[in-house]
Amino acid sequence: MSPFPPSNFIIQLLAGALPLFGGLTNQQTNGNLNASSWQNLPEFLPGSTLKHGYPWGNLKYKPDIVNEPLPETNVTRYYHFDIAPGTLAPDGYQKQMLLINGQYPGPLIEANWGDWIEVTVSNSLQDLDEGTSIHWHGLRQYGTQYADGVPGLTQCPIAPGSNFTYRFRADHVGSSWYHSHYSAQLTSGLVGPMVFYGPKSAPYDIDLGPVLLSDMYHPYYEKLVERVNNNGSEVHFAFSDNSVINGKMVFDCSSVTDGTPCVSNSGVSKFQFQPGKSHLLRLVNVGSSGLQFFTIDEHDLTVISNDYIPVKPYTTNSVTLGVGQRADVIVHGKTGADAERNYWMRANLSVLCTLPEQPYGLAAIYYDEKDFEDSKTPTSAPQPLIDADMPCSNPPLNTTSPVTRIPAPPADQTITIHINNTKNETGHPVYLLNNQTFRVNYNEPILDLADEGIFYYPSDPEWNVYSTGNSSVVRIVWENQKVDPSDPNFYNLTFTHPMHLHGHDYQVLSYGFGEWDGTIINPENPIRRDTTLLPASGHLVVQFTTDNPGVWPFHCHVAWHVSTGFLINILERPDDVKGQPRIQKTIDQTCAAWDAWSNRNIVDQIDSGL
Ligand SMILES: *[C@@H]1O[C@H](CO)[C@@H](O)[C@H](O)[C@H]1NC(C)=O
Ligand SMILES: *[C@@H]1O[C@H](CO)[C@@H](O)[C@H](O)[C@H]1NC(C)=O
Ligand SMILES: *[C@@H]1O[C@H](CO)[C@@H](O)[C@H](O)[C@H]1NC(C)=O
Ligand SMILES: *[C@@H]1O[C@H](CO)[C@@H](O)[C@H](O)[C@H]1NC(C)=O
Ligand SMILES: *[C@@H]1O[C@H](CO)[C@@H](O)[C@H](O)[C@H]1NC(C)=O
Ligand SMILES: *[C@@H]1O[C@H](CO)[C@@H](O)[C@H](O)[C@H]1NC(C)=O
Ligand SMILES: *[C@@H]1O[C@H](CO)[C@@H](O)[C@H](O)[C@H]1NC(C)=O
Ligand SMILES: *[C@@H]1O[C@H](CO)[C@@H](O)[C@H](O)[C@H]1NC(C)=O
Ligand SMILES: *[C@@H]1O[C@H](CO)[C@@H](O)[C@H](O)[C@H]1NC(C)=O
Ligand SMILES: *[C@@H]1O[C@H](CO)[C@@H](O)[C@H](O)[C@H]1NC(C)=O
Ligand SMILES: *[C@@H]1O[C@H](CO)[C@@H](O)[C@H](O)[C@H]1NC(C)=O
Ligand SMILES: [Cu+2]
Repeated sequence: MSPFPPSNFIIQLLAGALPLFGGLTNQQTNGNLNASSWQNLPEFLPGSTLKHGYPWGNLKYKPDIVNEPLPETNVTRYYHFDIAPGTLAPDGYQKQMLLINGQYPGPLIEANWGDWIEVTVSNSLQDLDEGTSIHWHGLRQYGTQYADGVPGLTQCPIAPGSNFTYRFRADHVGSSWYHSHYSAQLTSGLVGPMVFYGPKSAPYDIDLGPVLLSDMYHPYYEKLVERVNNNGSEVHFAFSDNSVINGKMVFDCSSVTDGTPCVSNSGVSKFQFQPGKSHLLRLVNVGSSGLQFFTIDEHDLTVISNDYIPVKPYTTNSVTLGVGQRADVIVHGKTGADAERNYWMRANLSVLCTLPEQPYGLAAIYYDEKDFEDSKTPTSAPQPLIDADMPCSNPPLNTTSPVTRIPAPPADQTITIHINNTKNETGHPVYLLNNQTFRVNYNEPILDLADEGIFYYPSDPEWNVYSTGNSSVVRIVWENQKVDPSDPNFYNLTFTHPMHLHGHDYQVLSYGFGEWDGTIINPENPIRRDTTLLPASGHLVVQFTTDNPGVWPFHCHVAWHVSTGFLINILERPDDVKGQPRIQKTIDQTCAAWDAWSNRNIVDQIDSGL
């Protein structure tokens, strides 16, 4: 497979022949964002009584063990998010966006393990007539199912002009993100980092904070959703325009012909390394579609955590992240003459299984503080291109295993889902999951109905609800569409799908090419995470314990795929969801306002809704 050649613009940038900085202010590229304020994070936040020197005392972090105690810190961290339209130029190209508190990416949410978090989200999208809602990716939401932030499932959308307060627990330790779950609003800017402090699973000196990797699309998300959902003869793919790190990159403005304001030297993100010290980088793919290969020139990466699950450390030169996936990596600082140079950090979008126009995202790493201030252009050698030999997949399942060992129990229910990317009778592209595409009803959250004791929805097959009844271990077998590998359209026919389950860290039993043959990899201690790549023309098998009653979507995290119906709902332990006054009361808050608003306004649901 021949690599996708970098453009002349990128080649000149890397050679230091073009200015990187100076064209725009931070306010013009990222609004109120101060990314350097999250680049040196503490070990924990002040505010609670310390025991043995820590808010969590000597409690060990053993994620996903049933009834695991959380530290009782008695602290609530308060945040307020105002969601409003805005115009910024994160990569120099001015575009219409949706911003949280006037910034992109959104504010850092941070808490100590066990703290409560309260986020009041105000919808100021009156001029756009759009609802919204925020999902806190990867949290279990045990007992707070109604705070998961999925419109039509766990709440109604937050109506324009109204607000909703999410209250939930920091039930994990590590790195994640939050994002709008309303249509593809996240593509236009509604994303931000989330960090929970707790016991370290491996030692490091400096916490360099979130490193958010994202594909970047210049059009407003509705245009892209219309494109991928249209039944005309046009191409149904949305190509991304750039790859950004912490919301910044530069763009070749000479390619802009429609008069949109664009400045090529808008700047890239900068990181300060210390010679000889070890640095923690919290990598998160907060994109819409693109699969990222993360590397740092001339530096190895030691992976210590996948999603929220600490793993036995292993060292590699690149980390593959599908949308929604995270990896905490430790990077050892160089010494001597090597610590007098500067290096590129790279977020390369896969050119095989996603569709980038410009795949090469860059940020700058400095050892010398003067070079940092002067924003020197790094000169360093890239890690080898990996698209060719490891296409579109996470590493082999035997690469590592979780620090806390949990063997795979036998399952008492297996749900097999066949995926079919096709067109419906009116010629619209749809994903069929066991012959059924998904579409949400914003006005009837499924969790609300389950709370009323309604567990079956025969007149709404498009809700794709699978009940786990009284099962205790549920296995899900995803069979991707099978396409002949010699088909030149192989990747864009079958695609790689980052599969995310809400409310759980599932055990990953197998993934690979072709149908599952029944083999479980590493059954004594399979990896656990909340998002895993389902390979093109392949399978993915996961299972989880039904220890968390609620309605939990299991979906592809590619915005364009969920938009065209790639989602099922797991109705978990329905009898334990039924008749809970707190669920009813909380859901009523958003539904009263949404019902009133949608009575007076036409809701233009341009896609599956999520
Ligand atoms: C950004 O945050 C850093 C670190 O907290 C601080 O030193 C700096 O003054 C802030 N910059 C602005 C413009 O507020
Ligand atoms: C938290 O509050 C409860 C009761 O309000 C108290 O029993 C407990 O000791 C407190 N814990 C800490 C760590 O302060
Ligand atoms: C949220 O909405 C309520 C009811 O309309 C209002 O009283 C309150 O001030 C709002 N809060 C914020 C933070 O906007
Ligand atoms: C990333 O892209 C650069 C070209 O800009 C290439 O030299 C490098 O090998 C790529 N690395 C990976 C891991 O794909
Ligand atoms: C992991 O599995 C691959 C095949 O998927 C095999 O080639 C490799 O040797 C295995 N590695 C270990 C450490 O078992
Ligand atoms: C996919 O769905 C289409 C339309 O319903 C159908 O014609 C086709 O046979 C299906 N393919 C598979 C592999 O199920
Ligand atoms: C096909 O899918 C589109 C998009 O979801 C939908 O609007 C349309 O009603 C569907 N057509 C049929 C015949 O179901
Ligand atoms: C597209 O779908 C609409 C209904 O949603 C239908 O009226 C129209 O005929 C379809 N166009 C094509 C080219 O199939
Ligand atoms: C999907 O529908 C086809 C007939 O249209 C049927 O042959 C097939 O068994 C169905 N697949 C599933 C998984 O239900
Ligand atoms: C779960 O088991 C109880 C007791 O046997 C039974 O009443 C109930 O209907 C079962 N629930 C489901 C959803 O199957
Ligand atoms: C599909 O993939 C092929 C080869 O991977 C590529 O050349 C082609 O442009 C893609 N088609 C579309 C419509 O993107
Ligand atoms: Cu997908």
